[in-house]
Amino acid sequence: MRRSLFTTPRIAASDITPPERYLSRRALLAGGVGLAAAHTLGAGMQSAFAETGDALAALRNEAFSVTERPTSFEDVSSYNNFYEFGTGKNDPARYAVKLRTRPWSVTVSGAAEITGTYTLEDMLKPHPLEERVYRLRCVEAWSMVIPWIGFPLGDLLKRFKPTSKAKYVIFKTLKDMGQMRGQREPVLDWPYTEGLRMDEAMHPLALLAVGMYGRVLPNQDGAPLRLVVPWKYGFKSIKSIVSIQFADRAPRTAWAIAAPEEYGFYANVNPAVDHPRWSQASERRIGDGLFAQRHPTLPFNGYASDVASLYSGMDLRRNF
Ligand SMILES: Nc1nc2c(c(=O)[nH]1)N[C@H]1C(S)=C(S)[C@@H](COP(=O)(O)O)O[C@H]1N2
Ligand SMILES: [Mo]
Repeated sequence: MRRSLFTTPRIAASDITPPERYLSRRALLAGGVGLAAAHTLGAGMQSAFAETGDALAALRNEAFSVTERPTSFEDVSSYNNFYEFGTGKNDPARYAVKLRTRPWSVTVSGAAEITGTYTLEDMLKPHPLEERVYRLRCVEAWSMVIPWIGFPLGDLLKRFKPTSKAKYVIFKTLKDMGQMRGQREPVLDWPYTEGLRMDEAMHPLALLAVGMYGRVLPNQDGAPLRLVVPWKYGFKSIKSIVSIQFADRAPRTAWAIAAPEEYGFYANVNPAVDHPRWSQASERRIGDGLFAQRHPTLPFNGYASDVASLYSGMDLRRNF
């Protein structure tokens, strides 16, 4: 049965898991300031989820941002993986103009007290936006640094009151070969499907992005709503989400269906575990130029002090 999200009380600040459970000391020390600032901006920005390319302002949350220089907007919006529009890096920029991102709705289902289909505006309205500069490490051994605009995934998920059966969250991208020409080919098992363990999804670093570089997301980067999980390989960060499902079991994800020996469910960035066909020890930073030095890849993409504890006791070679 469909119930309105707005008839339920907003999450009280006291219900939010205290940050000290999750954050490194470094992040925590700077944390309060950045978050408080972002929240005061929130209310005035709600009309800002306009159209692709429109300006979208948000204060930077320094505690959750790396200090490396961002990759150029041109590179981030023209060198993409979005197989729904083709497998070439330039295909998404060329063909994703066909994607209609307004109106947009997201269906929430499964093990939660509140489920139903919600407009994009319903989903976004209560959430103050902030900017976070994250590294994105693709499984193909290249990386970028991107100033995303969004809000913590966990803040949205809590509004649906997941039950104790909700051990995983499953995300799906739109399936519509009229708009997504790449879906005419059986390259992946459409729709693109990804998932997170519930504690991963609730981690404050997991972001839902609606913009980047001070603008609403370009279609090729996953408009109108995409996941960003900075400590995992880029393929976990699913674009153009239309479905969120709370489940008691991990889904079979699109890449794990395509090549189970190569792409696991966890996909934590790990320089010590090579892809079967190439090394994951280093990466090429997009925009650095052909002869630039490669960067060493960091465990959990540099976010180990924040997230490694989520996997304590797990064999990360087996759970790759
Ligand atoms: N729906 C969907 N989401 C997707 C992909 C895709 O093909 N389809 N590619 C993933 C991969 S492999 C990467 S590296 C990132 C790239 O995000 P960007 O193009 O915004 O840099 O998106 C991820 N999300
Ligand atoms: Mo990727």
